[in-house]
Amino acid sequence: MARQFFVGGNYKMNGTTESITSIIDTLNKAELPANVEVVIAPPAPYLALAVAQNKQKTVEVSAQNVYTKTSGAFTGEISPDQVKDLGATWTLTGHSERRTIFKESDEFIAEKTKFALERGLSVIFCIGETLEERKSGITLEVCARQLDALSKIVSDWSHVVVAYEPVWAIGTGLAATSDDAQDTHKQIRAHLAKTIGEKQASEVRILYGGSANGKNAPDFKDKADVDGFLVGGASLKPLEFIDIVKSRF
Ligand code: G2H
Repeated sequence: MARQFFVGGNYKMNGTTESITSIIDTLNKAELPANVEVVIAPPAPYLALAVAQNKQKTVEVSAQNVYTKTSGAFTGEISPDQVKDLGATWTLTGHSERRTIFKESDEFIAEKTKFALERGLSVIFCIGETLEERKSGITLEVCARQLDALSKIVSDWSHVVVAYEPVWAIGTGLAATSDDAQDTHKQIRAHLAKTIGEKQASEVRILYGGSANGKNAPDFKDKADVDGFLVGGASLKPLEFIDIVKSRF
């Protein structure tokens, strides 16, 4: 079965009522391909706004992070149930900014991913190596370690999309080349075949993230294991984001 092309937009801690309304308005007016799954992840305070304003059937709304409990004394956290209550259907987990700035461990990220899935959200599970790790030649080892934390506790990956985001490419303008991305994605899929089984590994979508933009997205067009993008900076420029959504066709 062919994997459906997927484009995620991670707004990070950017945007206002005005700017997010304007981005969604531009997406609403676009003729988006019917066979591309699009997920936008505004900051948590704007989830309800994004859900209410989105008129595109192929666009869904995602949180950027969730906690491992439904409710309680966890100041500053948001639960998957609250995300669902607002009408959003996805969450990111394990973004490298969570891993590096907020010191989230592989195990904690796996736990929150498991919990989000149990509560009915789909998850964009982010992995990727730092520049030092790449230079040391341990890219796959790092990705495998991050993936294994999840495969140890989650066996059904049908609602998981993996985003491979090399940390050195994030927000730097230095995207991985499409050949490098394909090479790593292929190794990630081969690793997953060993841990979650051939069938699931062949079905799971693996996105590339890290300075993906309207210009470089078409380079990845014929890369067999690149099933889409997780876009940061360029997702705040809706016309460019639409170009990425259309880049496969
Ligand atoms: C990676 C990516 C989106 P950017 O963080 O998740 O951001 O496209 O700005 O590198």
